[in-house]
Parts: sequence; structure tokens; C-alpha cells
Amino acid sequence: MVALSQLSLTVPCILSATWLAQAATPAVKGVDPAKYELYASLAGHQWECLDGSKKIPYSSVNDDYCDCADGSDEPGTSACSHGHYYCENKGHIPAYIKSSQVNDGVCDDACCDGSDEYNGFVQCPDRCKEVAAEYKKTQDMLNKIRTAGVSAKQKLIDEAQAEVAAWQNEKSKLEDTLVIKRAELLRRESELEQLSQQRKSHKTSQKRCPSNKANPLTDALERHVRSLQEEIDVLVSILRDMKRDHNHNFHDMAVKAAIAGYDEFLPGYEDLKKEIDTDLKEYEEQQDNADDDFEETDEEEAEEEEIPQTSEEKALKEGKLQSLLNKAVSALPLMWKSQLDQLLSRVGMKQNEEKDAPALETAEKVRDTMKREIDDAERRLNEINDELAKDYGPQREWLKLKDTCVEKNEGEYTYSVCIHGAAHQKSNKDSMRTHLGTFEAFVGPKGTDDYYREQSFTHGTRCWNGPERSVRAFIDCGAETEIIEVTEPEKCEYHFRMRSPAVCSMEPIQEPHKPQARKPAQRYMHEEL
Ligand code: MAN
Repeated sequence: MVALSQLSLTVPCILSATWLAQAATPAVKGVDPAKYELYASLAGHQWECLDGSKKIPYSSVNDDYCDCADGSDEPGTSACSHGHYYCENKGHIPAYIKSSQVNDGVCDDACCDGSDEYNGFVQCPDRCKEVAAEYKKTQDMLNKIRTAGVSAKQKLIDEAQAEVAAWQNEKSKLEDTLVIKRAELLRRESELEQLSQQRKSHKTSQKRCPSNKANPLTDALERHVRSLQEEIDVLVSILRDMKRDHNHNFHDMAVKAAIAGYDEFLPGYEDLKKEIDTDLKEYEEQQDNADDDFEETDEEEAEEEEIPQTSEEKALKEGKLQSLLNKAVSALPLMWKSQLDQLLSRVGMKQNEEKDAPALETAEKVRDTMKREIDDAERRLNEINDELAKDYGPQREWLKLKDTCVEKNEGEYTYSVCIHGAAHQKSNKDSMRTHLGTFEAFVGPKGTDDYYREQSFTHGTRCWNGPERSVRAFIDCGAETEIIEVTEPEKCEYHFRMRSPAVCSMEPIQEPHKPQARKPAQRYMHEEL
């Protein structure tokens, strides 16, 4: 606790310190009180220009003569053309005006306290109370717009998020489907290849080895054992890739089942493969020996004579191959087996050539359908990937506005624009429609919130004797997407002042976003007018 006697001693000390500080930094006309200390006098009644370029007598500050290059010595007069005058605007918001506006005989809105007109030529009443009330009204209105805009924007963001989630889901399903369909296509293509090979070899074997003509089952079995092995190898490599690359976050039952089948199948497959290879080699050696015997006979004779082969030998051969085929098939997971039923039943059907033709045709049709399905899936996947890669704003707030079209009647013309689409000008006299450009990019200052508030539309219809028409859209926060005003500051270069919830922010103050016209905004007066 501070004793009362101590307090009475302390208070005068604080006051005297304050008085000293004020004495050191006197009020200077046209300067923000927070910066008075910059205008304190130096030793020998000197003062240094704020840019440090020069020292001048203290009496030269605000003497209505410009001494400093930066104009800092004349904050309260109009002597320096590039200086600034501070209006305190009590009851409202302080502001700076150009030095040239000081004592120019005009009561400036920005300087509502009238302090800038002090030479007596005009009397500027203090209007700050009135201006503050007006300002508050505007702020309240902007806040209302902002609140409505922010909630509309949140809706746009939520809807975009749902759309993106749906795309990602579809994308993951398409990717999984494509893996399966591509594998299926490979299988179908190799099946087709077999069928056409069988057709060819059927004819050859009928010529070459009449003994087989009565029973081509052995040949067919052998080919199927080989092709089955090739197919298994292809499927194993596809499934290995799929297991490695598939999107683990989006579980598709078909993909899960395929991977489970792969896991179930793989352990026993390597051993079985070796076993089948050995059996096949053995069988081929026997077959080669038989062929050698056949080649040794005179060809002409062979055409007429059958290779002697007992029914026991034939049955043995077929039995061996059938068991090889069964072995290969038995190794397959259940889900693959069903697809092979068709293939196996066809082995039995290949008793004569005529039956190959419809099978070949059907297989071709199935293959073509599959190709079309793959093309469609790839096209859709590309569309989704393109959409996901597009810039729709930091929270994809522009996504759901895409293709929203708005228009504005400006008397002579009605202007329209579709978000992320095209802008047009339609004559109100003859309804002739002119293309002003197609959305090209967001062009606001990069890395700022304003980046999405400026958009360019380019490559419109070429202007007579001039450039291609183009549009710059300047967008402020609003509860709705709309065009407020259209100007043509340069021939065939149009400025659309717009509003949209997509650019609303939670920040309390929304300054209107001003078009940066190269020339003062005015309507270009073209020759025809
Ligand atoms: C038309 C309109 C105008 C444009 C002139 C240029 O009249 O598109 O906006 O300035 O052509 O010749």
C-alpha cells in the first residue's frame, strides 16, 4: 500500500514530467500529435528535414516556404506540393489531405473539421458529427452486406466441399474400376488371340496330322494350359500393382475382394508354377519325339496315312493335360474361377471349326464393349482431374458459381457475364450480340486477398481497327453475384464493377474495390456515336 503522504509527493512529479515532454514537443499545424516529437527543436534552434537531407533553422518549419526535398518542413501550409496535411477530425476519423488542398478555398470532405481552411478566405464549419453519422450509416450497410455475403459464401464453400468429396469418391472408384477393367481387357484379348490361333491351327493340324482330326482336344488342352499360365502371370502383376497403388481411403468392395483373392492365391502359386512348368516340359519333350517320328515319314504319305496312335496313348496324353489344366485352375482364387468357366467349357466345344466362329464374334463384341467402357471411364477420370486441378479460390468458393450468368442494362447495351465463362454486349436497339471475351484468369495482386477480386476475360470479337475486345471484372463483397456498372475506359476494353459473395471476408471493414483504370474512368466515345 502506498502511503497518502507518498502519493502527494508522487503526483506533482508525474505532472511535471508530462509538462516537460509537452514543452519538448510543441503542437505543429498539420502534424499528427503522435508525431510531434519528430518536430522537436534540436540544439541551436535547428531542425532536420525528415528525410535527413538538410538542417534548417527551427523557425523555417511551417513558414510557408518549402525548404526540404521531402516537403516535411511545411506540414501545415500549401508551400510544398508533395506534402501532406493532417486533419484531426475530432468525433470522426483523422485523415491526411494533400498540402495543395490547404487554404485552397474548398471545404474538403476528408477534412471535416475544416481545419485546413484557416486563412479566413472561406469559413469551413466543423461537420465531423454529421460526417461521422453518415459514415456509421454506410458502415452499418456494408456490415449488413458483409454478413449476408459471408454466410452466402459459407454456403458456396460447403457445397463446393461436398462436390469435391463426390468427385474424389468417383475418382477413386473409377481408378479401381479401371484397374479391374484393364486386367479384364487383357484377359479378353488373350482369349481372342487364342480363339483365332485355334482356328488357324485347327486347319493346319487337319492337314498336317490326320490322326488328330478325329480328336483335337489334346491340342486345345495344351494351348489352354500355356495361355492360362500366361494369364495368371499378367493378373498377378496387375494385382500386385493394384495392391500397391490403390487408394486406401476409398474402399471399393470389388478392389478389396480382388486384393483378398490375390493374397489367398499368391503363397501357393510359385510352387505350383514350377510344378506345372516341369510337367509341361516333360509333355513337350514327348510331343517333340512324336513329331520327329511324324516328320520322318514322307509328306505325301502322311497326308494319306494316319500316324499310328493307339487309343490308350491318346487317352493317356489327354488325361495328363487335363490334369495339368485342372492343377492350374485349382490354384486360382474363387472369384477368378467363375470367369474361367467359360474358357474351360469352350475347350470341350472345340470339336469342330464351325463352332469357333460365333465364339470369336462374341468375344470380339465383349472386347469392344470393354474398350468403350474403359475409354468412358478414362474420359470421366480426366474431366474430374481437370476440375480438381482448377483454381476456384482458396476454399473453392467460385466453384458453385461456375456458369452463373448475370446481366446489366446500361441503356445502349445490355452487358452479361457468366462466371468462369464468357462476357457479352447486346445492343438494346437491334439485339446484336458481341462477344467481349472468355474467362482467362484471376488477375488481382498475387498473394493478397484481392487476387480473386479481379478477373480477366480475353479474346473477344476484334474491334474495328483495334484490339480484340476484353473485360476486366472488379468484384466487391455482396450477398448476390451481380453487375453494378459497366464502363469502357478504352476502346473495346470494358470494366465490369461487380459484387459477389465469393470475395466476402470476415474482416470488419470492406473498402470498395476500385478499378485501376489506366485513364480516368469515362466512357470511350467511339466514332459511331
Ligand atoms: C461497338 C461496341 C462498342 C465499341 C465499338 C468499337 O459499337 O462494341 O462498345 O466501342 O463497337 O468500334
